[in-house]
Amino acid sequence: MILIGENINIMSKTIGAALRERLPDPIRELARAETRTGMDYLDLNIGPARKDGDELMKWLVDIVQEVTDKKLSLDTTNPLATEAGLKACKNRALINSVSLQPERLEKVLPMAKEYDAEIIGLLWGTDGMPRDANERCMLAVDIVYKANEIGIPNEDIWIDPIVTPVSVDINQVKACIEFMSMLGDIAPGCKSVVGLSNVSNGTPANLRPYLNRTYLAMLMKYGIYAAIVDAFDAELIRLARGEMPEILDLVHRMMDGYNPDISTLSPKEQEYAKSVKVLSGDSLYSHSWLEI
Ligand code: THG
Repeated sequence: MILIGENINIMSKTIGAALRERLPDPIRELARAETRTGMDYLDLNIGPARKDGDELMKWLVDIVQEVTDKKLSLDTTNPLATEAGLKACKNRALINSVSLQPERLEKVLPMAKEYDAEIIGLLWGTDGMPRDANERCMLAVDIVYKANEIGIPNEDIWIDPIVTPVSVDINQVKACIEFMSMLGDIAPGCKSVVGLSNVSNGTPANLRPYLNRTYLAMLMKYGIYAAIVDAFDAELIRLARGEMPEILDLVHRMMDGYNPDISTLSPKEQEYAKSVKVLSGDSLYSHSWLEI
């Protein structure tokens, strides 16, 4: 699986300040650290970046490339910033992201072609968030068609179903899993990607990794290709790299209906089993789901 480090992002307190004040050191240090934990790509999230977004993205790409050879994912909704990043990238870039809003499609799709970049097709339509797996399929077909039309082949398109926090809407959490099981049929050759940590947004920070890991294990049942993840969750990385086959097997059997007697499981298995129940909607989410 391809892992994209999420940690260089403007929402983070220290990195947000470093980006605004153009302080290279904290960002270089983080880029080095994400490289050491084995990330395949680094996501560079500068948010909407309405003011000076192009100058900021170029600055960021340049300083990150001073310390790492990793591929970069350009995460901004400002098309000018995307283009500045594309010009600065030494490796083939990943554009994060292209949604189905006409003005974004018209500006960003041609850039992908011109700069030979890969794209994340974000399933966000003109009516906003899709409501279920079927609406996601319609949006996916639409974005693939429009990308193909200007000469971007399926293997360069990574589809992102948009993960929603489990504390907000469990049906959307389930819909993303269901969508993953359908993607291969509706868009053959396309890749899949999620912003994994979204699932645990709003959950106490010390508990977030349990949800993130278990959701990744569930997505792996349908061969998820890539995930934007916390580069410093060592267990998550081991799971993604196939080093926890027994846990994966337990999670996948539970998704097929197996209902283990929780008390007979090891403490580690219990973390995953309880989290599967929450993420598949069998038990209601509360901040104390691991203690029940
Ligand atoms: N899809 C795509 N791109 C995305 C997302 C997605 N980019 C942004 C986001 N979602 C994925 N990246 C993050 C980055 C940080 C966090 C969550 C998702 C996060 N950070 C902690 C917080 O905000 O509390 C810690 C911040 C810190 O570092 O201090 O939760 O879905 N295509």
